[in-house]
Amino acid sequence: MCAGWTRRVSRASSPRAQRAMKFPNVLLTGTPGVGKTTLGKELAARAGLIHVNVGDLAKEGNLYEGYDEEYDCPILDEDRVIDELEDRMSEGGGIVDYHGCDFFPERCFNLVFVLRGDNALLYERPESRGYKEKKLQDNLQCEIFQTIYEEPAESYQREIVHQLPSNTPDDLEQDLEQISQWVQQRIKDNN
Ligand code: DAT
Repeated sequence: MCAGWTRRVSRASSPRAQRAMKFPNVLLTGTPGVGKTTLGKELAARAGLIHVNVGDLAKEGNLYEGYDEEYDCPILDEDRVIDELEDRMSEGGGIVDYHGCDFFPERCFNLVFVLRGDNALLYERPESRGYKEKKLQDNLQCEIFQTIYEEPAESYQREIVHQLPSNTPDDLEQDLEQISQWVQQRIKDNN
């Protein structure tokens, strides 16, 4: 299905057609370990789009402004992250993955997907990354109490925020299909 995006883009030869076909910028969010990077990379590879993992972006550019001892992780310099993202996504077609979303200005994204996973799976997946127990527990609390969905629902227009299951490889395939459909719809709506 996503291959269809690529075909349609390559047919859009004139600058006018290219503008009309402009891809939306997409945010993939959800609890760490839920599958954002896996989905983002696959989506980008199939559709020839740009995938940006905010954690990697910050690491590469040293976009930090301190260290959080309690959670044992660096603190993002949010303004510099946004500047960097906006540079990369000005043409559309950016797929950004990050576990939070409240600091992104609403203008950054045209579609937001919140990936949801079963608690047991979420506990197992990031555990292997050596997360501290407190971080694991806090992540799960966010999932259990729906914070992970409420934050994007409050930060963006409801109609652009969608939840997708992310437990199994079949879910991954279906999510790719679903996102492709939303993207196509969005492109049509904008024409
Ligand atoms: P995130 O980017 O949300 O932190 P990830 O993409 O790095 O998560 O995935 C964490 C682990 O889970 C990784 O080993 C791949 C696996 N995984 C991701 N999506 C999956 C899915 N739909 N089904 C089964 N395993 C999945």
